[in-house]
This record gives sequence, C-alpha cells and structure tokens, in this order.
Amino acid sequence: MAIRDFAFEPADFTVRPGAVVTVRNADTVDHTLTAQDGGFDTGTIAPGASATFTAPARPGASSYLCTLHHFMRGILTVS
Ligand SMILES: [Cu+2]
Repeated sequence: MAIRDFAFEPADFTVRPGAVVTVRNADTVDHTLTAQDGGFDTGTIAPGASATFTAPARPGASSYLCTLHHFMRGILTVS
C-alpha cells in the first residue's frame, strides 16, 4: 500500500494473518502507519522511502493512524 497527499491508499484493506505489509511513502513529508492499540507500527517513513510491518496473527480489525497527522486514519482487517 502507499501514502499519498496525506492519505493512506487504500485506507481500509485486508491481509492474511501475520502478513508482512510494505508501505511506500509517495508523499513529500514524513508519515507513519501505526496501530491504535500499538500492535504494529512502521515507524517514521521518509518521503520516497518504504517500510514494512507485520500484521496481527489473529483475524480481526485494527484501527490505525499516522502518529504525525492524526486525521490520517484507516482500518486493517486480518482475515
Ligand atoms: Cu502523516
């Protein structure tokens, strides 16, 4: 998935349990993709860089956000 224009693309997405997800920052400022419950976190991703996180092992939905811009939000579903 990607981050562009202060938004996650797509904001809501589904992965397999324990999947390693790559997040590409196609924006011009730093961003993160961070679970609200702390279950996963890319850390800060610089413009033009990519980072990965490991999805939860158990099925369910997790809300996430960018810790630098709290209006950037989405939902990761593990299924
Ligand atoms: Cu951000």
